[in-house]
Amino acid sequence: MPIFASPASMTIRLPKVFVNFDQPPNSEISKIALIGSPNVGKSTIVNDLVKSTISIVSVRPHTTRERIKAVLTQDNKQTVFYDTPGVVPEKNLSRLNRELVTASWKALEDADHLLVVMDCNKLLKHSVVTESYIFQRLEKLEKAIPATLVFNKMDLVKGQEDKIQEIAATYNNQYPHFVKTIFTSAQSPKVGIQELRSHILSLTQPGPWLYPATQKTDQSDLSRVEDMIRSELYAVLKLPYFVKQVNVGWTELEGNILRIDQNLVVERPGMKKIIVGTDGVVIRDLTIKARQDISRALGRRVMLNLQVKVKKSRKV
Ligand SMILES: Nc1nc2c(ncn2[C@@H]2O[C@H](COP(=O)(O)OP(=O)(O)OP(=O)(O)O)[C@@H](O)[C@H]2O)c(=O)[nH]1
Ligand SMILES: [Mg+2]
Repeated sequence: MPIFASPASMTIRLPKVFVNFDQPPNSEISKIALIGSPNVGKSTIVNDLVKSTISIVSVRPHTTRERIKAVLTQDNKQTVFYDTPGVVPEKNLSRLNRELVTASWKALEDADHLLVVMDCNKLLKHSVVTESYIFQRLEKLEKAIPATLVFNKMDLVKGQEDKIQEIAATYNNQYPHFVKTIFTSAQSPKVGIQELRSHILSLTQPGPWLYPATQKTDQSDLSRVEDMIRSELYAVLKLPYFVKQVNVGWTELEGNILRIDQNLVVERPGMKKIIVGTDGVVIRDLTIKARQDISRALGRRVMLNLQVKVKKSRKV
């Protein structure tokens, strides 16, 4: 690490705030929260809708750890999406996940429309306990929120579309505030995303925009960087290990290059071995991929230095 490196400042750490930016004439706005079980494709859909990787995606449940705002702006219309951690029934929650899920239900309080996202494959093959629980919670909302039902992962249920239509009819009866049902495949080749985007843009109401037209998220730069590193880590670590990310350097170098130094603190030496790999091959590959993601997202040249450290055990 260069001697002059210092950790990211508050402006890099805190969510971005926008005031006094240009509003278009006849501006329209809507705030939409996504809600659904873990792993159904909420973040993939949000990224597709805003055409940018704002919220990280992985095969692992509970990839989204906090409420993430993503912004879609077209002509005079702006939609702010709240992507949320996947919800699970309360009795199945660990303490950590309880906090995540609380954030999801809280996002609903700020929303004027909901996207209730379902994984079609899961609906046909697995238990729908979580989906039933979601409907119970929706029915109990103090003020009903209009919603759109999104059946995602249609690519995995080819030939069984009739069964999905039947489930859609049942769910529409259960929550009478659905204004539309849309069937999507958020992975290439994408299906239904354009229809979903047009529908969403039809939901805006007159009101001031919350973000300038060019802004796609309010996330801080540091939070986006850490998410992108975490996303690459998830691809390497098959098990839900806890890795603490500590930013130790955020340094502007000559030539408009940003140098980021980050420690990945793990609980046990065995975990370090997995992340570093033989002769450092895993961490090298992970660093290259994360640097490319970060460089694309921040639109600038980036140097990334990742150090894997084992948490010091407390002496008794
Ligand atoms: N086959 C298929 N896979 C999909 C589709 N949409 C998303 N996926 C995959 O499903 C997995 C989960 O996607 P995410 O977008 O992270 O799901 P999520 O609902 O945000 O998950 P959490 O944040 O953990 O609640 C990833 O591996 C995606 O690539 C789809 O339409 N078809
Ligand atoms: Mg997610």
